[in-house]
Formats: sequence, structure tokens, C-alpha cells
Amino acid sequence: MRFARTLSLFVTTLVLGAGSASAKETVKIGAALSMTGPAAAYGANQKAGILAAVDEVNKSGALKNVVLEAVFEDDASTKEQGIAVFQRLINKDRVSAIIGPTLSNTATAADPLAQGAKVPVVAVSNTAPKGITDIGDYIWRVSLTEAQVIPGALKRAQAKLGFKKAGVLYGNDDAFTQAGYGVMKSALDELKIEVVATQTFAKPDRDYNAQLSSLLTLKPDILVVSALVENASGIVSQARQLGWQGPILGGNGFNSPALIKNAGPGAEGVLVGTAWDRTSAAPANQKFLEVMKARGVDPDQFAAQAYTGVLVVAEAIKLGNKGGRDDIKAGFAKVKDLATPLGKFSFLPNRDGSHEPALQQVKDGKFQIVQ
Ligand code: 1QQ
Repeated sequence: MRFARTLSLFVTTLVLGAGSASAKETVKIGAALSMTGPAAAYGANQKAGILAAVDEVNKSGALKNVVLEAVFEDDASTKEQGIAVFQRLINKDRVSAIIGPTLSNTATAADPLAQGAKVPVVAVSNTAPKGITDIGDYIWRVSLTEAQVIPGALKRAQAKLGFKKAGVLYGNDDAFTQAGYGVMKSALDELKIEVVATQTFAKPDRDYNAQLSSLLTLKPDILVVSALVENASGIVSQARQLGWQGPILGGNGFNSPALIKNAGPGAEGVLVGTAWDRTSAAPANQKFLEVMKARGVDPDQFAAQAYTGVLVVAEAIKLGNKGGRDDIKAGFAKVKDLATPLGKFSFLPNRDGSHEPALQQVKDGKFQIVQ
């Protein structure tokens, strides 16, 4: 006991001796990410983005006496595990805010716990337009929704390629893939693109030949697909094996380099709207690219969004001058035109994010921004 007291005095003295006017306060940020399960390809990049941003914020000294610490949990891409890790982060780790969970599907089950416990959540990859931020006033979102990205992406792709008839395929057992389908359907209607037929699959499916064959016999000009990356990769590969050489436009699930890795040359020409323009010359993006390179990570949109999530929490702490749960929530409302890798970031009145999206296409084995 006496030793513990001596030790804590010693630590405080050390911090004071390092030149700050008061002792350092550690603010824990929980990160509930899919490190396993069907969304694991996204989770690994998200974790890399969070680690990099926490380091950068701490090094910058912008938060003065506050030191950020990330506490990672694997939500296993499921609702059940999402609930379990939210409970742990809220009650055991007593985090000040939670970043995640990776999937909208998980968020619909886990976010209500945070709302009930008054713990602010920053969604960095949930894109289902409904059922996320409308859970309550503690739920905020950095990721653009499918409704903010797909209509513009489809319109630009149509202007470029001139398609008139679409075959549609979507996952019918997931909040994101279902919502993405809804957005695609209305965007297609809006652009007067005829839907020749609509087919569905479920997350455990690996064979899409029946659905694809029946779509292809109806001679669409484009395939429009709402799927998580594992399914998306199989769908793209199998469509090519069936001889489909035309365009394929995907929703946010397609935004991972895992698609290109898994589908190989079959991925060439795939179109997807994105929340992150890798080519942006904005200093905040260049800094992000530099930081990730130094850490040996080739970042994707999910890394950029997760990194931005930490910047937004840090800004909220700065604006509220404190790192408590309600301080951070109050700070979010004041975030305005924050320079991030995604562009100048602000929250909308409904707590969704707002910044410019872009369109990208796979070319020479890489996502390239369509200028
Ligand atoms: C969601 C998504 C996934 C494709 C990525 C995490 O956007 O579940 O909302």
C-alpha cells in the first residue's frame, strides 16, 4: 500500500517534471471492430487507421494534458458479439466514446446499449441510411451513407458508360446490403434505368451461378450489386466466369482492396462510389498517406474513415476541453470543417457526416479515382 502510494507520487512528479502544468489524464476510446467473420477485411484496416491517428494526436500535443488510449475489441461481424463487446467497453473499460462497430447490422443491435448508457458512438463504416444515427442523440457517424454516395456514383457511371438496363443482385440477410439495395433501386428508377430482374443471396452463400445466369439471360448493360466483400468477390469472379464483360457497380461493401485480391483480374472495371479520394492533395490527406506509409500500411477507405473518427473525437475533446462522455458528445455538435483525410468534415443536424464523395474504378489491379 505504502509502496503504491510512493509509486503514484513518483509518476505524478515525473509528469509534472516533464513540463506540463498538471498531471496527464488518459481518455479511453473503445474500438469495436470486425477482426473476424465476414467483415474482417474491413476491420484490419480500421484498426490500423485508429492506431495511427491515436499516435498522431498524442504526438501533436493538441490535447494538452489528455492522452488518448484505444481499447480494441473484436465484434466478430455479429450482433451478439457486438452487444457483448459494447457491454465490456461501457461497463468494464469505462471508455469515454466508442468507435464502431464495423457493420450496420451489428450497430442496429449494439448502439442502443451505448445510447442507454449515454456513451457517445462514432460510426466510421456504417452506411445503412436508416437505423443508425436515428437510434438516438449519442450516436454520430463519420461514414457517408449509401444514400449520400450511390445516386451520384450511378449517375456519373451512367454519364460515362451510357447503360440503360440493369440486373440487380443483393444480400437479403444484412441491414447494410438490404439498405444498399433500397438506395440502388430508387437511384436506378430516378435515372430511368430499367431493372431487368432482381436476385438475392445470403451471407453464407458461395455459389451465385443460378442468380447470375438468370440475370445475364435478360441482357442487362450493367450489374448492380449490394454485398459485403466476401460475397462481392465471389459474385464478380463468377460473373466473369459466365462470360460477363460488362460493368459491375457495387455499394460500400466493394470498397476494400480484398475485392481486388480475391477476384483478381475479374475485378477490372468494377465501379464503386467512395467516401475517400486517395488522390486528394489536401494537406490532411497527404499527412494521412505519409503517416500510414511510415507505418507500413497501404490504407483503404476504411482506414481513412477510422483515422478520421479519432480526429473527430480528439476535436470534440479539444472543443469541450474535457474527455468525459458528455463532454465529447457536446463537442461533436461543435465540430465544423475539420481538416481530415476525407476532406473538410462537419456533422449534419441528424448527426450523420457530411463531406464530398467520389467515384472509383478498378484499373490495373487498383482502385483509381474517376476524374
Ligand atoms: C455497413 C457497411 C459495410 C459494407 C462495411 C463495413 O457499409 O455495414 O454499413
